[in-house]
Amino acid sequence: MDIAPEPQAALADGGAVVALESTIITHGMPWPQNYETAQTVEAEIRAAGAVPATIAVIGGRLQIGLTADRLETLAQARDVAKLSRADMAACMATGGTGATTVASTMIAARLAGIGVFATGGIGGVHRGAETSFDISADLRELAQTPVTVVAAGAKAILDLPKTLEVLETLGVPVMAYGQDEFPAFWSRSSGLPAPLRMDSAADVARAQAMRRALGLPGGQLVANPVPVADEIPAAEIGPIIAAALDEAAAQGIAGKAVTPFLLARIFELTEGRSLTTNIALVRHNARLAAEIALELAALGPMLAK
Ligand code: PSU
Ligand code: MN
Repeated sequence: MDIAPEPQAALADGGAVVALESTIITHGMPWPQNYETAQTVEAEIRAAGAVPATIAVIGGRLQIGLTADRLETLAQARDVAKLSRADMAACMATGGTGATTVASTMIAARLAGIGVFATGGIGGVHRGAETSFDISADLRELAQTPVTVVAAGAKAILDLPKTLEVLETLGVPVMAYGQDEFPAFWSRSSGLPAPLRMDSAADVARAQAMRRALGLPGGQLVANPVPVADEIPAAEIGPIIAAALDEAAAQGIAGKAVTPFLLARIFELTEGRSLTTNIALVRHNARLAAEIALELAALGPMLAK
């Protein structure tokens, strides 16, 4: 594992660090917006007084923090592997390069001693999971790896009620931030009440510390609704998601390809509007994650990890 100088110094000093994933760059957004967004998100975190650490596997080494050059190379690369919990070790053992998902970024963050991670939306239970069994490894990771993940809910392409049920079964705290409803990625509203609600970064940090004190493994999901000005209301995005899902089914898209296919198709069907919203919500999540990182740092090194 290589920790870049900036996060290395911050971690040694008990400072605030926010982990960032790289699958959102390689599989979640098109070039060049993916690179611009990755840089803007890092800038948001710095402006809030914390240090960003974008995570990826490059040439067999786990990188905690990427230089602008490496970030750009990754953003432009085609056919980069999407590494989840199952793929990470094999990729590293064979000297490979790949982008980390929510699950593998959490694993890397924990190894580096980073307690909080910002992304767009986590993976979850796909619609039709009762026959496909497609349930993201992100859910089980939240149950076992002690990192607080800030996301705009689970991606609305998923079956949100089933995703919440599985998170409950796994004992993962799901906290809507500043509202009672569980947000739905591009939309603020899902029609589903969130299991928990938090209204301050300090409470989120204390809850993570309290889990540790209680000897509970795992992290927490902070579901931060997209800002009002940037949302696509559920009534508008709903039919577009349905059309993209029909196409995925007709083309037999399965496994790891499902999420990237749907995101790319929804981008086309909304003529780019879904991407504008996605960028806005990731930036918003990065700002909240930075606040949480500062609160975790204030709780002291024993509790921050
Ligand atoms: N959120 C986004 N865009 C993405 C993803 C999340 O806004 O591309 C990625 C994350 O890396 C997440 C992954 O972990 O999609 C989930 O993939 P799957 O459903 O195959 O587990
Ligand atoms: Mn899957």
